[in-house]
Amino acid sequence: NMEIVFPRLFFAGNRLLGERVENVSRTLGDLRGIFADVDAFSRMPQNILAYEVSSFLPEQEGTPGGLYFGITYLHPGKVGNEYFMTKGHFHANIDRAEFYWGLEGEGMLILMDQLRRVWAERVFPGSLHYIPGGVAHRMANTGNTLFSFAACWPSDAGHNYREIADHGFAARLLEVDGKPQLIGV
Ligand code: PAN
Ligand code: ZN
Repeated sequence: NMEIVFPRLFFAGNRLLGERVENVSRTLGDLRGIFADVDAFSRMPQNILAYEVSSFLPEQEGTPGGLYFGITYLHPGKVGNEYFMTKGHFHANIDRAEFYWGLEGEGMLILMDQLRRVWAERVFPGSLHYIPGGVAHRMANTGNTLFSFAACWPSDAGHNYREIADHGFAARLLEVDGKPQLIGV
């Protein structure tokens, strides 16, 4: 008789539950340096929650051929006229790709290749986004409600935050006349 088992992983409200689940929160204070309007940033409470990531990491970090899965909950808000956004990163193994897909709320996926060319894709419930290797990625919440999206990436991708922390993206997503616009820096 073959065994039928309970799944290793499931959702409980907004959280993944199971073994090898990691939950990370980022406050506004953790995002110091990524927003253009430094004065507006300094006037805001640093302890408010910007986003949370609930990830299922079934393999040891660095395992070739494995996959990771995560859901990000990005809260609505703006620093000056710039939408709340994730830190953004290249993968440490720069050629590793990733899927993102929209779950709830509305946002924008901001992408930048190694020549610092930037473009963006609208994200909404059911939208699917392929991020090729060599492309830095960051999400912004362009709505007034919680924006959540899922991600699947290789367990040997790793994260290179340094490059974006030091040089940023070559464009910013700002609200202009009530609408998101990608503005070169
Ligand atoms: C995602 C991101 C997540 C948070 O799981 O890690 O949305 O964004 P930052 O890592 O840029 O803070 C992913 O792209 N993993 O590779
Ligand atoms: Zn990634």
